[in-house]
Amino acid sequence: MLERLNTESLPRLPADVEKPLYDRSRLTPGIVHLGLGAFHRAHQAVLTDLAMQASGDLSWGILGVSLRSAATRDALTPQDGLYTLALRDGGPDGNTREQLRVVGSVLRVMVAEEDPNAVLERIAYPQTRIVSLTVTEKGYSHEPATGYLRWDDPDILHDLENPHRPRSTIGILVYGLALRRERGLPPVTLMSCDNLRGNGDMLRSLVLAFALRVDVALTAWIDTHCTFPNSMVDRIVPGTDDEDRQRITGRLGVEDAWPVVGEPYLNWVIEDKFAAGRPAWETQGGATFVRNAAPYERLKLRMVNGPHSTFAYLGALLGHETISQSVQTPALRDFVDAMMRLEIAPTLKGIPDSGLEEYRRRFLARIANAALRHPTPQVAMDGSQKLPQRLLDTIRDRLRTGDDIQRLTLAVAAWLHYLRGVDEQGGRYVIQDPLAARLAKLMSRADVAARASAPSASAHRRAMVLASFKPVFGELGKSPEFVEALATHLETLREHGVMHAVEAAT
Ligand code: CS2
Repeated sequence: MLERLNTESLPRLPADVEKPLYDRSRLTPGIVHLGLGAFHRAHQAVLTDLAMQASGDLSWGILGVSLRSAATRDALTPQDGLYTLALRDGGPDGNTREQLRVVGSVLRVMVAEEDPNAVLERIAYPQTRIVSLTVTEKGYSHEPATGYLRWDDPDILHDLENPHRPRSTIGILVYGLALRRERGLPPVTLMSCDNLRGNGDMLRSLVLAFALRVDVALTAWIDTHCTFPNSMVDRIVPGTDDEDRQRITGRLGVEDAWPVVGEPYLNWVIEDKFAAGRPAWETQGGATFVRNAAPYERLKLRMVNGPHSTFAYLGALLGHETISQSVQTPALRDFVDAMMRLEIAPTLKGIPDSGLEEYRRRFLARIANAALRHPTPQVAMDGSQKLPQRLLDTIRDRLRTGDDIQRLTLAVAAWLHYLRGVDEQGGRYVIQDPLAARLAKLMSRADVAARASAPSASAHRRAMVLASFKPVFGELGKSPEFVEALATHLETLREHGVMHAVEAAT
């Protein structure tokens, strides 16, 4: 059996593998991180590791929390929190390059579901100064269209009744902060790194809304003392598979059961408002600190995530397994390219055209990276939580100015068409979405309504029913222009398929 990657085997790694050069036995925890998935381990954890290495300030160790699954804890505990980040791309000669770094900033991993109280205790630990989050869009218990807390969410209802055993992200944060306040400890920064518009502002309003139901004085304390910087993170990090694990283990010479794989590109922009200090994340050109992250967020959600989701739905319908396969399909690429240039870029005011042009080109090159096997379903999942900030905001802006929304609406139609659960070759797949059951009902309601209408009205009827789904579309469903465009595209997708639809809309 191969030796495991851990404190003991660290000194024996090959010379071409970077590793922490500081004394890990002197690390102390300063950050509690909720949602220790690949995304976090490929950006914040790495930049924290590099910042500690460069500054010598070892007080920013990360205490990672997985909300439900024990897999990360079980894999990282025997590794003393160590894991490898592999950055992959195709080099100038077209051959895959892979650069490895073993990351040392994660001290320990806990599973909230097993022992929620231990997580609350950690938030209320005197040394904790930042509580950060990557819990994905669906981890906030909010309504996607409005950003408001969903009071009917079963986890939120549970947490209002069970202050000592919370299971929602918001419940865990509020009860953890309550404990801090009770103990007279200083405030902390709560930093969301998820792909949501105004992620910090939204987190703040969700936390305050829940806190208000718990204790008014606590709400005022959080409001006055804790900070919630908005942030934007951009790095493509597909889920790790067995092939990655084997390849990386082969290069390390010791077994890493839980590495992460990502692209070399990284852009992390954060508002510099930290209640109790922060690591020097700007080290080595890492993060950029700004006063207002909104323009960066808007740019990224619209010009990166919107097109990414579009490639995912159109590609999934064609039966493409990876995102790069979709990007390498000329008709899809031309369509998305036109959507970015003609419908998304004009909504991004204040950024020079040349900057947007460069940004678009770079994004298309990044996702064409075949060295990064990004499975289509990973991007396609949770569409109900992603579409509002990725595509629908842009559509709203364009409707307000009377501009064309044809291409953006085809992307939305592709999502709805994808929800039927079958691709153009007849291949079936499961819809992964927290609202999957409601969406399935919506789809059949739309079918029934379409069948009950006269043939000339059925496409319109279907689109009206689908667009009336408020949790995703909000008031947009009432726009005649949007419903009409949706009806046309859904009909084309049904009758003639993806290739015809994208060619007609490019
Ligand atoms: C992707 C993102 O999974 C998805 O929905 O669009 O994770 C994307 O890879 C990152 O946001 C890129 O920064």
